[in-house]
Amino acid sequence: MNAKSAIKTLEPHRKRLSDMPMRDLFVADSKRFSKFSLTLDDLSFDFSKNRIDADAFDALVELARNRQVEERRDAMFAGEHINTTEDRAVLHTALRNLSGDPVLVDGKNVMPEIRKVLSAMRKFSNDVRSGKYKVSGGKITDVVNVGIGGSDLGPAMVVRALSPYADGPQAHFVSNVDGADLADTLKGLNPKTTLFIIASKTFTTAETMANARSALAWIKKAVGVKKAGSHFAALSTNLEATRAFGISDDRTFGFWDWVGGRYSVWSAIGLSVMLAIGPARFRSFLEGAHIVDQHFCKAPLEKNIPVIMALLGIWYRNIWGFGTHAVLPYDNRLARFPAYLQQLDMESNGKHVDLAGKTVRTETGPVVWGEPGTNGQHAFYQLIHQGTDIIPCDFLVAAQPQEKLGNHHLMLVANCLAQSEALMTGKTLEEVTAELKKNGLDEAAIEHLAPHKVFEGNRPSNTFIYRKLTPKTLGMLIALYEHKVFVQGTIWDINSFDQWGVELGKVLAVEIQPFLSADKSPTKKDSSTKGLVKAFLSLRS
Ligand code: G6Q
Repeated sequence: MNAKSAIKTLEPHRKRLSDMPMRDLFVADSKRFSKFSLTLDDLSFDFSKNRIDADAFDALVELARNRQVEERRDAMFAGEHINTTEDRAVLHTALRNLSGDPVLVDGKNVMPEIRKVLSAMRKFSNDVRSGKYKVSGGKITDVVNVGIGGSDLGPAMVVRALSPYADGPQAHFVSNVDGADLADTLKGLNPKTTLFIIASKTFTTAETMANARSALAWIKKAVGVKKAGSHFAALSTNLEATRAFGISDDRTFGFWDWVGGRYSVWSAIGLSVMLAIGPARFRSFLEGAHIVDQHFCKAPLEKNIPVIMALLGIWYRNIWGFGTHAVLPYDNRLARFPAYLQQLDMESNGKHVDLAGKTVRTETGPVVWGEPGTNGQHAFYQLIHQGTDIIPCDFLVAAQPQEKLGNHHLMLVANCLAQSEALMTGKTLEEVTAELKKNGLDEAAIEHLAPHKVFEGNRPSNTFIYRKLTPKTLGMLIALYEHKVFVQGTIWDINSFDQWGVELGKVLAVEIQPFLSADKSPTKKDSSTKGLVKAFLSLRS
C-alpha cells in the first residue's frame, strides 16, 4: 500500500473522534494517563492529551508496521545506503554507539575510526582545558566555533543548554555571513588567547569560509603570520581544504560522508561542546542518545517513544490538517532547541517528491517553531488557545532545576502543566457564563463578554518531564526527535537525509553578487530582482 492509501486508513478514526473531545475521553477512562504515557530512563513522556483512543492508537501503530518502519530502521542501523540521492549510508547512530558492537559501512567496521577521532578530540580538549596547549597569549580563554547550519545549530544549542556544566574556555558561535555576527562576537575577546574552530564538513561553504578568512586576518594582525596557525582548529571531511587554509592535521578532526550536517553534533562537530563541558560529560551526552537508539531499535512499536511522536505528527498533519507543530520548552536553557529542531525536521522532511522521484500525494513535514515558556504564554499562546489554527504542542520540563531559587521552579512547572491542561479542557460557554454570573455581571454584560472568554479546548499536546537537563538527558531528547523525523520520512516515503532545496538560492547568490558592486543592471533577471539591485546601489552611496 502506498503512503497516501496507508495514511487514509486512519480517516474513520478521525470521524469517530471528531465528536469525542479529549476531556470526555479523560472522564470516561480514569486510566488514560497510564495507557498513554511511557517512561524511558529519567524521562517520562505523556501523550494522553491527544485526539486518540485505543482504536485510533492501534491504527496508528499499524500504519508504522505497514509502512515498514522497523525494516527501514534496521536498514539505517545496518549501514545501508538509505540516503539514495547522495548514495550514502546514514549512521549518526554509530557516533554514539557505546555498545562495543561493530558498525559496518560497505563491509568495513567504522567503529575504530570513530574511536580514534573521539580520542584525538579528548586529548586536544584536555590539553586546551588544562592549559597544556598554549597559544601566543598562553592558555586558551575563548573558543569561537565558526560554522553554519548543521555545523553551528547543534553545538550552539547544546553549549547553551548545558551551560551549568561548562567549566572550560568560554564558547562562542559565529554563523551568519553578516559581518555583525563576527564583529559582535570578537568585541571584548583577546585574540592572543582565542581559538577558532572552523567547522565545515565540506570546507567550501561560502559563509563559513568568509568568516574564517576574516577571523584569520584578525588573529594575524594581533599575533603575526607565524603564530596565527596555532589559533585555529578544523572540523571537516575535506583535508585538502583544511591544509590549504593552513590548519595542521593534528588540529583537524574528521568525520565522514555518512554523517549528515544536521545529525553531526555527535561527531567532531561537537568539539566546542567537549571543550566547554569536558570529555566525560560529552560521553554522557553520547550515552543519552545511545539509550534512545537502543530503545528505538528494541521497544515494540506501541511502546516506542519516537515512533509514537512520529505517528501523532502524521495523524495531525495528514488526517486533521494541522500544518505546524510547536516545541515549548519550560527550560530556559533550551531556548535554541526549537530552532535546532526546525532544521532537523524541516530540512529533513520538507520534501515534495518521494524516493522514486514522484510528486508526493500527502503533505510532508510541518512547520516547526517555538520559544521557551513562560515567555511564550505572554506572547503567542493566545493564538494557540483561541486562534483558528490548531497547533499540536510539545511541552518540555525538568523535575529538578539547576538553580535553587525560591519557588521559581514550582511556578515554572505549574505553568507548564496548566497550559497543557487548559489546551485540552478548554472552557465552555456555560462555564464562562456561570463564572461571570458569580462575579456579579448582568445579563447584557455576560452576553457581550462570554464568547470572548470561551476556550474550545481539545487542543493536543505531548509533555516530556525529565529529572534534570543533564548532558545525558539532552542527548536523549535530541535522539528522540531525530528518530521521530526518520519515522515520519519513512511513512511519507521521502528521503529525510538530503537537502537539495537549499541549493538554488546558493547558486543565485553567486550570480547576483557581482551586480552589487557594479553599477550595471543584471539584464537576465526578473524586474523585481533588477529593481532591488538598483535600489541597493542607489541607497549604498
Ligand atoms: C545540514 C545541512 C547544512 C550544512 C551547512 C553547513 O544537514 O547539510 O545545514 O550543515 O550547509 O555545511 P558545511 O558543514 O559543509 O559547511
